Amino acid sequence: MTEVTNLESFRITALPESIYYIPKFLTVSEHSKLLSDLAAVPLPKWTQLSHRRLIASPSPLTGVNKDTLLRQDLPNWLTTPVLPKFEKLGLFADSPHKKPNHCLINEYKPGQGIMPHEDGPGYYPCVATVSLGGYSVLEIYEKGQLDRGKYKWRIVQEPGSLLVTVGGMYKDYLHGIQEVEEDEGLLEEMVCNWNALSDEWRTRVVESGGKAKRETRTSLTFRDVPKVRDLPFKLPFLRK
Ligand SMILES: O=C(O)CCC(=O)C(=O)O
Repeated sequence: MTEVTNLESFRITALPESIYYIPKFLTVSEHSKLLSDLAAVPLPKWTQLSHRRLIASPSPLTGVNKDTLLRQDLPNWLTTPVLPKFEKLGLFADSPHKKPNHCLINEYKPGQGIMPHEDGPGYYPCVATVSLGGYSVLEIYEKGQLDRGKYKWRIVQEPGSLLVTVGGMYKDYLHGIQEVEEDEGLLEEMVCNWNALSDEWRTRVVESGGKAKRETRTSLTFRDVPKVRDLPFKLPFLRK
């Protein structure tokens, strides 16, 4: 496991804004426990979208602008392995609740991805993404360049890693994941966090000429929603 106390030492220096990649953020046992806890989540909690499935935990945002969280804690199985480590790194130290209160869980099968998008003003501008299962290639686009259909940077996320996006990188760029079963062009000159990737990963990709086959990957994207509202009523079993 990577000793995770100094966020600045994990900054992706090839990028102009603040984005940090922390390999081996999870221990092997934390990684497999999160995957098995996730597998135990009842099927109805998932929303099947056309290109991936999703859980908004503890619940989807509400309100006219979809920017309001109904007050409820994140489940312990999600927070226990990560929150103490976020604290050590000082993540969310300046956010309204000083810790994440919302997590979007995305599951991608090979061939699935997410269109380039921005996360929007409903969230405090810090997203901490834990990757589980397979690797992923996150592509960053300049807002004005999207019509040319070409990303500006590529970041590989290995299983068990953490990617943190803050400030300008959160607000001024778009991000997406291509819908492919195999990625190409993953060599040093095209991947901006190449030096932070594991030797195993780099060797495998070099041997395959810059290609890698996707496997099912789940991302846990932790965020802080500034606007929180109490539930309009309390269910009897929740009353103290
Ligand atoms: O799965 C990822 O790493 C990216 C997810 C994402 O972009 C989002 O939830 O807005």
